[in-house]
Amino acid sequence: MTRYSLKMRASRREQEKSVHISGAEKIVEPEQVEQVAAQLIRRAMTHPKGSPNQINIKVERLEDEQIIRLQALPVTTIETATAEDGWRVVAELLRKLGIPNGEAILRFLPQTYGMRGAMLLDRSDLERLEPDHDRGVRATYMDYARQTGTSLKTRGSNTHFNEALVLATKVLSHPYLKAEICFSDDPDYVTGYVASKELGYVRITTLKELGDPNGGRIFLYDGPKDGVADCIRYLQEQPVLVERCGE
Ligand code: WAQ
Ligand code: MG
Repeated sequence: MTRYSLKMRASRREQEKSVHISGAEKIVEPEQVEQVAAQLIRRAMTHPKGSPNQINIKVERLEDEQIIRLQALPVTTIETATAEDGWRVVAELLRKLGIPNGEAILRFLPQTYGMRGAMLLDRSDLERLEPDHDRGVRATYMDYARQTGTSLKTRGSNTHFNEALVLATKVLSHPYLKAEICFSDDPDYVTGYVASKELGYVRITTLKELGDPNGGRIFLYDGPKDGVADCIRYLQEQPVLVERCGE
């Protein structure tokens, strides 16, 4: 069946610079395009990061044979009381994955604040591999596989979590991506995660203080340097539909 990709991106001009406010990705059936476009516009217009002065909506047709299907990563949650505890847990999880230099990796996070995409970091020599350091690499063309005809609203209501699980499932499906570290740049959302093939999607309930506008993402690359271009192409171009267990 033919599907359509919808992408939304909202930004604001501040002192001659374009500041990212919000972005989202959907893949839907033809009959849903109009309704979903309206939902994405509403989301951009009511975002806690403020009012945009530019909203882009891009709608593209995808052919079914292009799309690959993946099973969502399994999800677990670790409760943390403070951001400090949260980051200790992150470093601990990285150690479990055989990444001993977690603290050094986490020191890169401030460089990701305000980026539209993620940092792609070589986990061995800590080289940044994104062609454009200001923008980063954006994972795109991904969504849940909805059953034909089901309402778009039936899914659980935590949009941050739902969308992050789709993104992480796509990212970690690439053989050279070892782990992802993420926390939201939304001031009212303090839960983040570490995802990997081995540990699944591990939510960490507190990674910042309420009201903090910083957030970012790092994709940890674990492969040959001559595999980077294909990996970025996969993240940015391969359409993916994600199925949740039991669906
Ligand atoms: N590809 C790569 N990086 C992205 C993308 C993307 N499609 N979308 C956002 N980012 C980067 C960008 O630098 C943002 O500033 C940063 O990630 C945070 O994005 O289980 O909401 O959309 O409850 O604010 C985690 C959910 C939510 C945890 C994360 O991220 C849970 C979130 P946000
Ligand atoms: Mg955000």
